[in-house]
Order: sequence, then C-alpha cells, then structure tokens
Amino acid sequence: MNMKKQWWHEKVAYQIYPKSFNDTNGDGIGDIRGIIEKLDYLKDLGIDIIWISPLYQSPFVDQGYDISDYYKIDPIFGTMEDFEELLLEAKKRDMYILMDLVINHCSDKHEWFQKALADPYGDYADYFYFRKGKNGNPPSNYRSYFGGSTWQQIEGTDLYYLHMFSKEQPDLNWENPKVREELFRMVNWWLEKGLAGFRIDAIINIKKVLDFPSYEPDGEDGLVRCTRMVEEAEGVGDLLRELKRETFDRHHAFTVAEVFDMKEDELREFIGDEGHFSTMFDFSPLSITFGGHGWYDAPEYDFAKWRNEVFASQKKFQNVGFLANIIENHDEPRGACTYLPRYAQNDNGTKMLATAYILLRGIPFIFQGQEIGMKNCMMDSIDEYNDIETINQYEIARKAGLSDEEALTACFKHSRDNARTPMQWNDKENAGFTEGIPWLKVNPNYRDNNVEAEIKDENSVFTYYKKLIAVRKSEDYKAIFTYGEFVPAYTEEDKVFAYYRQLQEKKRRILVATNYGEEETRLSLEGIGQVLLNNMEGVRIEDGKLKLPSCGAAVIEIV
Ligand code: ISL
Ligand code: CA
Repeated sequence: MNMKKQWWHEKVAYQIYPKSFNDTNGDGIGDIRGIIEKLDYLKDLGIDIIWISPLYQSPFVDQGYDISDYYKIDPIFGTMEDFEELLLEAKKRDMYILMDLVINHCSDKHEWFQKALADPYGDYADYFYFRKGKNGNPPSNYRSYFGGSTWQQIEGTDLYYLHMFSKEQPDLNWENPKVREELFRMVNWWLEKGLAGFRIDAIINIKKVLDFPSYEPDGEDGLVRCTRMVEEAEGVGDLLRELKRETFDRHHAFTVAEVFDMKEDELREFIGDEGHFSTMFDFSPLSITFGGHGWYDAPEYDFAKWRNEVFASQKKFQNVGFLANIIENHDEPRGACTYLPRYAQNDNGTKMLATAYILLRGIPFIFQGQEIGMKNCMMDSIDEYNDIETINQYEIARKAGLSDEEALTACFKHSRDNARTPMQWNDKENAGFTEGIPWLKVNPNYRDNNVEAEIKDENSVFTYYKKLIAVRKSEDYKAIFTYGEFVPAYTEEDKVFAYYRQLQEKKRRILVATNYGEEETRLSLEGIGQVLLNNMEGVRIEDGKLKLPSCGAAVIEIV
C-alpha cells in the first residue's frame, strides 16, 4: 500500500526518564544538563528522536505525570535556559526532542484546581469533573488506575472530583472549550520553542461518559476498572481532530500516542495518513503479562502467546500506518527479563530479543539502559520502592494472602521502578550516575553492566544494538526495513520467532530469524542467503540451512 512518506518513518527513537538518566550537580536526580552531556553518546548509538518523560513543574506524586505548571521546567531538572540549550544542541546534531504531553489530568497543585477547590461552584470547577455524590456515596463505582475510587470528596461539600489516576491527578474536563483553548495554547507555545513533537500520555481517557453510570463490579472492592467507562465513551475522535488541527498540524509535529483500549475499527482514524497521531505504541505484547487480579497472579512468560500477539499486531497495522515498537518503557519492567525464557536471560538472549524487535515494521523506541541490557532490580524491602503503583500492587498482593517475600517477588518481576533505577554509566560509585545519593537505588549489577565497559567490548549488547541500528538505517537497507512488508516465517517451528521484510516491486527479501528454544534449530532457506548480521558464534548457513543455536539470531538477505 502507498503510504505518504514522512520524515520520521525511518528514524530510531530513545526514551529518557530524566530523573534517572544523568545527574550533573550531585543532588541525586538526573537533570537537563545531564542529557546535554550525553547527546553525543546517543548520536553515536544511532538515535534520531528523543522522548523525555515529563520535565514540567510538579509535586512528583506520580513522577512528573502530575503537572502543576505546564509552562515551567521543574527546578530539580534545571532551568528553561538549560532546556533551550538542549533544543539547540540537539538541533546541531540533527536530533529531535519530544516532550511528554500529559493533558488528561494535571496536578491537584495546579492553579486551576486550587481555584476550583476555593470555589467549587465557580468557573474553574468546570475545568474538572465535579459531581454530586449519590446517597452519601461517590457518583459511581469506578476504580482508579492506582487503586481505590476515582472520586474524591471535596471537603465541606457533597461534591466529588474525578481522578482516573491518583487523587493528586484530577482529570481535566475536555468538554469545556476554555480548557481545550488553554491546553492548545500551551501545546503551541512549546512547539514554537522548537520541539519536534510530543509523546502523548493516557490520551484515550479524555472522553468520558458524562453521566458517569455505575457498572457491574469486577472485584471484591465493589468497584469496576475505570476503563470500563472509557470503553463506552463515544466521540474521542472529535476531540483528537481538534487537538491536531489547532496544534500539531500547524507545526508538522511528530506525535506518538499512548493509547490503550482503542476501538478496533478506529485504527486508520488514529494513525492512518490523516490520523490523529503520527504513530502510537504497540502495547499488544504486554497483554501476556496481565494477571487476573494484579501483578501477584500474572502468568509466566509464554513464548507462543507473545509471538502471536506481535505478529497479529504487525499484520493488523501494516496497511494502516506505523506503530512505535517497544520492549520496555518507564511503566514496565525490563524487556530482557520479561520477554525471554529463563535460559535465555543472558547477553545472547538480549541481543536476540533486540534483533527480533528493532527490525519489525514501525519505529523502534529504545528505553534508556535497554541498549546495555539493563535488568530488573531486586529491592530488599517495599520501602526501597518509590513508585505509587508498586506500593498499591504490593498491598493488593499482601491482601490476597501473599507473604512479604512473595509480594516483593511480584514487584521484582513487574514494578515500574525496575525501569527507573539510575542509568549505569560506569563501574564507579553509583554507576557514575551521580556524585550524591541517588533518588532510587542503583542496581547492584552495575559493576559488570555499564555503558563504559560495553562501549569497549566488541561483543557487548551495546555494540550489537549499534550494529543493529546501523543496518536498519543503512543506505542499502533502510527502505526495506522502513517500508517493507512484514511476513511471518517458520511459524510451524514452536520456538522460532522469524519474519521476512520484503519489497515486492524490487523483489527484495530479508529474513530476520531468532531461536528462543533451548536447543539448536535448522531452518531451510528459501533461496541463497547472505548474512548481514548475527549475534553469536555458531550462527551460520550450511547446505542451504540456517543453523541457529539456542539464543541465536540472524539477519539474512535472501537472493
Ligand atoms: O503503568 C501502567 C501499567 O503499569 C499503566 O496502567 C499506566 O498507568 C497507563 O499506561 C498510563 O500511563 C501514563 O499515565 C500515567 C503515568 O503514571 C504513567 O507513567 C504514564 O506513562 C498517569 O499520567
Ligand atoms: Ca541533578
């Protein structure tokens, strides 16, 4: 299918979680100057687009996803001058900066909310969802993302306000034209500064069912997940079209949306040529990690299910638009722990996973530390965690009867803080992240697992990521890796994750093949193969067959 070509189609993106990236003033918190310092490192890796998690002024109840002033940089990260310098330095290197756009909700410390509280029947109350309770109860029975009711009573009144996330994150009322106008003005203000675009947070939630009906409870707490209501809401498209028309379109901005619970028939509307967004994250593989009740009853890794999810979503989207592919982000544990069977949780396995992911159709987003194969971090007690959702999930696990140790194991596997431990730059104290006390524990494995060591080592995960990105972006192959069709391969093999990328008109074909099995496997090639890249010794072509040891990966041009 003929898709309108865009500047961002052939780029590779990287997510920075600023608090944990690089601290330059010894306060234990990463900062903007720390990002500037590492731009050359990222350029060398092959990165073009950088998404930075929120830098705005915030009380940090949810790590900056609770914004109290959209026009300010939080002082823990530096100043607006630092940020402007970052834009300039990125531009010098042909790199693009994306900020996080968190506009479903703001912080309860935001001026709008403070004014609303001061006058719960006044104009600012209508910036939010203030509703009367029912018979002394909240207006409806929704459970917020982080646990408990989505409704918080406003002291001295029978009114409640809606918060889909924590109670410190009141939802903004997108039905109010003044709210939209304020938000659009802010978005344009940032774009005029020279941002390339935004990653857009939790955006599907902006459309509500306005009479907020209760639904059948889905848990013993008598509540129902709040997304149940979002699924019923009609008309998010109108809001998103307006957002795009009033802001992104005017600046040719690149946007990547965080969308869960989208309706199946809306794919094209979301990321087609004229879609609401340039792209959106593919979260479908995540579904293999969902437990019935929480992290504590999440299923074990299931290769077949995972492969099905990835393949299905590649096929579903390729005639529509471009997905943004991830194996981890700041809300997920480390991909090298989640998406690999235990026997493959080593460097070869990590490179195999990278091969499988980076060459899929779509825009690869690499989360900081992924390129050196960072792992989940074991915490000694719940007190070592900072994340609001982890604390909630720990409590859910304890209430379900798990011991402290068992609940901590569930957090070790699933906690968002696994991705948030400081970036491991070298083997010096605190992994070279800070000269002060890091805000979150450094993973003790940093002495072996760090950037400095991996840059020097030609067999490291880092060196391999660099090669992989270089192949993807090379003059010879960028067209096929960007626009080539995705075709599943060797699906009859139980433990093989393989696919072709092909350009029909040129009859060019590349096979990406990886062996997740514990045993060696041999695949008969459908032509003469030329190996462009492989991840370990023992991967080779013999008598027309590709030999892949356990954890082997190969990228092969078939001629
Ligand atoms: O984190 C999750 C699962 O571990 C999700 O349910 C997550 O809350 C959801 O994807 C929305 O995430 C985004 O908005 C949240 C913020 O906490 C997340 O960090 C952000 O990515 C509220 O702003
Ligand atoms: Ca700092």
